[in-house]
Amino acid sequence: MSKEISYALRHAPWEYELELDENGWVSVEQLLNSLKENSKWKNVTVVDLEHIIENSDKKRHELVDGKIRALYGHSIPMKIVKESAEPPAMLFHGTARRFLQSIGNKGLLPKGRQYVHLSNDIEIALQVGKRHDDNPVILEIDAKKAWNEGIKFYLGNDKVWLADNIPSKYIKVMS
Ligand code: HQG
Repeated sequence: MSKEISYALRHAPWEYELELDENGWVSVEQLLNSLKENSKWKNVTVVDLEHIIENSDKKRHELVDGKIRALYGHSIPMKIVKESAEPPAMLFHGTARRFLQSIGNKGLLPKGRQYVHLSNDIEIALQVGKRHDDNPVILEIDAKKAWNEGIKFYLGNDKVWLADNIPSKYIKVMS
């Protein structure tokens, strides 16, 4: 169900008759009603959603005051407004070796998503990279310099940071 909620809130809210507000929130009641149309989830309650969020391996969703949103990962056409914040000095991004040349030329781009996804944690970057390559490469982002020179960063969750793009001059290949 966590995957289905991510799909609904990140990629295809219209398939669930949901309309996200500018920060990505929707009413929990509307999401539950929509999920219940699938016989698999016909008895789902808000307690189930809270349980899924609390027990997930990553903090992907947030449920507050009767509303729920995905914290990152969006690909819908309407750009979700994220809160801008000063990043930690260093951030990491795990990716496939086959993308290195293009990243060297164009920097990190959001590709299919709305934002570039970065992490303050190398282990997380490694896991993200393994989705694309059995032997991924870790990129080190000089976030302090980028921030000082006007690149904006945004909060995802406590470990995921977002950016519109990262020019290659701030990127170093670690491994
Ligand atoms: C690459 C998951 C060529 C980029 C993860 C990445 C994350 C370029 C791929 C979150 C490029 C996009 C996002 C360029 C970037 N040329 N390739 N110029 N710029 N790329 O899946 O960051 O588990 O859209 O390096 O854990 O891998 O679902 O992004 O390899 O936090 O919660 O283009 O999704 O979260 O791939 O992953 P993705 P991502 P969940």
